[in-house]
Amino acid sequence: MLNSKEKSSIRIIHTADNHIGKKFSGRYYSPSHQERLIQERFEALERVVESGNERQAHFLVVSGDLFESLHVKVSDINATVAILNKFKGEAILVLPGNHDFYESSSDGLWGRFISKLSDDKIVVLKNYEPLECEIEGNKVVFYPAPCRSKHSSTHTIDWIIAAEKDTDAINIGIAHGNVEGRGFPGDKYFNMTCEELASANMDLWLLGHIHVPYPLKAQTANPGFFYAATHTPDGFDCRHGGCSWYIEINKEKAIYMEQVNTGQLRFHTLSFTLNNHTDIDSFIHTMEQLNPKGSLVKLSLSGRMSQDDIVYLREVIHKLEKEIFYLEIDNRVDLNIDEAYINTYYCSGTLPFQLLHKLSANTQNGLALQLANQLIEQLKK
Ligand SMILES: [Mn+2]
Repeated sequence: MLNSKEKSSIRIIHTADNHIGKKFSGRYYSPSHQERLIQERFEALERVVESGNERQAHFLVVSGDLFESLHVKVSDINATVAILNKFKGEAILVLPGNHDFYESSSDGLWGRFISKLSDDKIVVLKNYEPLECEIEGNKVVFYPAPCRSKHSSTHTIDWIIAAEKDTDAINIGIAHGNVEGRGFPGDKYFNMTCEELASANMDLWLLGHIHVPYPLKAQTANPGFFYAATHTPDGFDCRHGGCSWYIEINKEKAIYMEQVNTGQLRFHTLSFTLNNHTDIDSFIHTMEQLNPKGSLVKLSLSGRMSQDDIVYLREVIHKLEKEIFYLEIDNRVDLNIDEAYINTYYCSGTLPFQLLHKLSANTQNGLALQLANQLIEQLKK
């Protein structure tokens, strides 16, 4: 293992799948929710750049899908270039992924992006050719495998596998797509196998496409390839807080890695069974652990409670709705119809009173009691 900040090491901040320009128009997001989700992708990109600057990284590598699509607003392209320009290292290397694949028209995404660049510090890795640099006395060679379409049943790393390599140089492959066994099933996402990646003899593989980091946590050994993961969560299927990799590699090919948290929003899918006051209190306790202003929560509630507890729960939910940034609730908590309830709400001796009492005598009749009570309530109206 390499000690962090060894003098002669190459320092890289690695991100991918930033999906700038994603609109978040699904679900029940209000315009203000959408705005915050959109804005967070820019702010998190700034955090990636800052993390690289703090660690004096030489390179910022974006392994594809910096943009959501080829049809991103010009103002979003400009804002992205402005953020990347804040990187203080040697170069920013941007690989076109499958969402933002490379096509050469001057008024397309990449034509517009390139027209905004004031110097050659930001490089769009659009060609299948090596890029050589000299850093701290080390020769570093990047081997990019850009996407030229949204889908492909074949990957684009063959040229890297076949290329002649200088084994004295630090060789770094950059690609976007599935590694078989890790990502989405199917064969349309530039699938690569671990064997193919290994056969290219790269010292580092910096990949994008899968929104989950690989390895999951920092380790001492070279994992064979890295997935940066998305830099900030983008939906309820995202279980991490958004991250990037900071990686150092030296002449001897020893590596040091650090997982950097770059997101500030978290998506949570939670479910609770609530049957009494104590259950509600422990539900409140769990909810209090979340950062309310940075949380998007999908909540499922079930159980059966007394009238008083239902009123209490209603107050609790009302408070949560005010505090939590985004809250979606599926509330299936039913009223518990027990003897106390029947005695309070029905006159003794009436037919409904007798019916409900008979049903409540047997605990197996919970559902029948609910239905009977609902029917009686409806008949009252
Ligand atoms: Mn992708």
